[in-house]
Amino acid sequence: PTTIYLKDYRPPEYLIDRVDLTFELGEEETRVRSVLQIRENPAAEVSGVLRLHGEQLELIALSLDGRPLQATEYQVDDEGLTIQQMPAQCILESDVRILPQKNTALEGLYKSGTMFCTQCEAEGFRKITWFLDRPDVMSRFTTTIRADRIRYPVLLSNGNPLNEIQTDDGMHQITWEDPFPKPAYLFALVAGDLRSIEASHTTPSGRDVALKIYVEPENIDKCDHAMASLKHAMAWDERCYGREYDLDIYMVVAVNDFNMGAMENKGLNIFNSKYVLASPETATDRDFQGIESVIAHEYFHNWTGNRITCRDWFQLSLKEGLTVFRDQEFSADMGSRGVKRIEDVRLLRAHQFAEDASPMAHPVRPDSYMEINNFYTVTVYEKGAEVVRMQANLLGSDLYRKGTDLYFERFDGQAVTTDDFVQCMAEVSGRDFSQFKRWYSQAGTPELKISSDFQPEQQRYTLTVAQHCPATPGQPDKAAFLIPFAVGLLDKNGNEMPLQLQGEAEAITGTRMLEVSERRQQFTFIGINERPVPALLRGFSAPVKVQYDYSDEELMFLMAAEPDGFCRWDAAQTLAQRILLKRVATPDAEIPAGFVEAFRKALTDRESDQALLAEVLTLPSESYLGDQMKEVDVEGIHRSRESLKRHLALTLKDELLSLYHDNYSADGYAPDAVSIGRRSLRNLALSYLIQLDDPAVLQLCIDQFRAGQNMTDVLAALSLVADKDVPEAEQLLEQFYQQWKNDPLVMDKWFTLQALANRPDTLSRVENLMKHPAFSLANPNKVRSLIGAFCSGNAVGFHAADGSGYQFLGDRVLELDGMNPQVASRMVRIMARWQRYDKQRQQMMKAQLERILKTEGISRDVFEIASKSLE
Ligand code: B3K
Ligand code: ZN
Repeated sequence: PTTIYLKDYRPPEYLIDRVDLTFELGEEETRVRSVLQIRENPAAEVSGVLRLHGEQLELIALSLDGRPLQATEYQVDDEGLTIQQMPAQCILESDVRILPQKNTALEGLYKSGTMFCTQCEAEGFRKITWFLDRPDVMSRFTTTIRADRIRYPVLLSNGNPLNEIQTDDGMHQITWEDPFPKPAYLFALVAGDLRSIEASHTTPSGRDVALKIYVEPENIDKCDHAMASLKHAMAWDERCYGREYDLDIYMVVAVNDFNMGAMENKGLNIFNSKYVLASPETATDRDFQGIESVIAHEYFHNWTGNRITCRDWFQLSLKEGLTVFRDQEFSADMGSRGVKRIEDVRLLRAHQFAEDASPMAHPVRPDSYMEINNFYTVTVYEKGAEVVRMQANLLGSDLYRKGTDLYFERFDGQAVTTDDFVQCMAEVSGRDFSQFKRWYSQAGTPELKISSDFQPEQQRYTLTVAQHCPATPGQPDKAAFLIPFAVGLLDKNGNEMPLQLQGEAEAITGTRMLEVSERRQQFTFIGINERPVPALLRGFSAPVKVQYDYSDEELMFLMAAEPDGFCRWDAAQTLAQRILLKRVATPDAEIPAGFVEAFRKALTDRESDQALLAEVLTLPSESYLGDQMKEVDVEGIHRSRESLKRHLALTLKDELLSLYHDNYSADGYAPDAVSIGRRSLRNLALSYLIQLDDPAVLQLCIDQFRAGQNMTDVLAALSLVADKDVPEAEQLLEQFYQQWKNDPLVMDKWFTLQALANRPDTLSRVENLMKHPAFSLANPNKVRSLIGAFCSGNAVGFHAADGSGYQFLGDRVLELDGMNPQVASRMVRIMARWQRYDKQRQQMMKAQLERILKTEGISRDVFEIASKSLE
């Protein structure tokens, strides 16, 4: 496979102003007729040769300005169509045959169950018809869909519907027109026997928008939460960014077979049903939150992505990083801000920091790729969001809003770059962002080493900050980053000290945003009359690692007194991590009494945000702990974490039990922040108590399961029981299965639960479950919930010393790759971090990667990941 470089970007030689598509959807084949209005791009040097993308298309007819083209006038190959003698402008018509029923890659036009749907981002449109399938070619689309009236009563595409025609042959056809120019990756089509719920929204300028959510008939009563989320998102974007919706209709369609979460096609979002369907009986609190944030994310793309899109795919973070930042802030406003920030940091540290430290590390704006689908990563999305957040941190909210206003005004209707976005921030603030832009071009997680010096005689306190960024593939040395570094200083009573830097006229109280720009830099605060405890990186103001030698006592102090929720949580994590890692090496190393006391204090605190407490009381994950070790000790980490949990449960049994009982609520289910907080705290208490191997606790779980109040509580209880070697484990799993076997999303949970079970026979159970009638390798949700969950969520099982987990994954990758390369490539990524393990495990993982690479005909997707992992 060839590598594509950012430095090779050239503007398109031709533009396509209008596209007229006609689909005839059939049971054997689908015909696509396209009429393209093409002209030379005045801004490019034109060669006279037109090269259109197209894959897996069977040519039926091709004509230029009404004249059928002779076989000598064009060439077709595996990747496209070339026309040698292009006029300066013309109408190109084509007719192709495609086979959506055979499309298992779920890219282009395909069938999910009985419905037709599309996924075109990044380069799926070329599997529908010949086109300039690149985001800087924006066209006006008209789409006519013809299909059987009974099988496909609902026919949808982008924009507004024009007319419906019924024909005597049992068919009907509808034409949709999208007035906004868009790149082909935003094209969508849906056809099926669907039901919808409808609502409406009036924008500030008085436009009435019809909101519709389409689902399969049996799911019609599970759409209300998605609809409520959509309305909230629309109002939020109007209020916070001054953006309103621009078409008469906004549609969301839920499909069962989908490679990712959802897709922001103009006016016609297509969603993985996981991010639409919810009822208290079938969806957990996490699911409700996920729906709210993904519905919002796709809606926000209408401006950040669709109206203003990317010039090329290297700029992917222009839309994804910005849109993730927007959805994070939306969720923070809808629920608990502090908790949302902690969840986002947890995800970033667990996955993005890990990616940045792996052979797959790449900048937020990558400079090369083989397969663009491999670059929809936590770096482009989540680190990209942090990079936008840092700009907001540096500017403050008013200037940041001015910056986005300018961005929307200047670039509406265009395909632009991350530099264009930053330029707006620079202009409104009058600041120079050239150093800042290294965040887009340099990969790796910067590390800040901090030391402090208190000089009582001078009443000075100096923080020395040294930054360093480890080498990443192709980038051995890094230039210094500009890092917004939020700090506060606490006195011994836990009060904020006034902060006045040397040379400044006055002090401020609260958080100070320091700007770290050099490799080593000192910040001296004056008027400091006692040794403070520093609160560092408040709100996680930059995606960096901070190293500072806190004493255990200082960490406990921060856990109790620090006003910033993130820092309070982080202090608890740091202290727990210290204890856990020490006990990996020395299993009977002492657990400081102060730590247990700090836990007790938090457990009995009924004042604070319960959801935040649940975060504080959650120990760092096994995989995160592994990341902190030179060589991951899978078994040791697991043992250490379990034994600390048991110790806490033994010592704090009474507190945990009263926490459990005090947070019971007999009220109906509501997914609001307060109720979610109570449920998560309560279920967390149960997860500690289960460590006691106490029959009474097991009974609590069983009772909670049987009470069946909502899926959050049922699943929490079931997952604790399923881990145990007790007869009830099988009974409850079977009961759950019988109750939910017809609900695919609940079955996903059932698979995951068993894949994560901490039992010696988990792998063979997973292998058996693959033969279960409810499982299908063709459905990405099933693959992720069984195979993905086992390989990336069950460290002890997957990293079994005999290599059986690796062999299993290698087999699955090869099996999947023939059907769905995108899903296969996500799976093979799990092995990219082989260097982190001991020599034997390294050898065995490498052997699987090599075996995959040696296999004839593997996809570009899998090749890129496997080969880069071994470099
Ligand atoms: N833009 C899509 C992701 C497309 C992934 C293509 N492999 C969803 C989103 O980020 O909103
Ligand atoms: Zn997105």
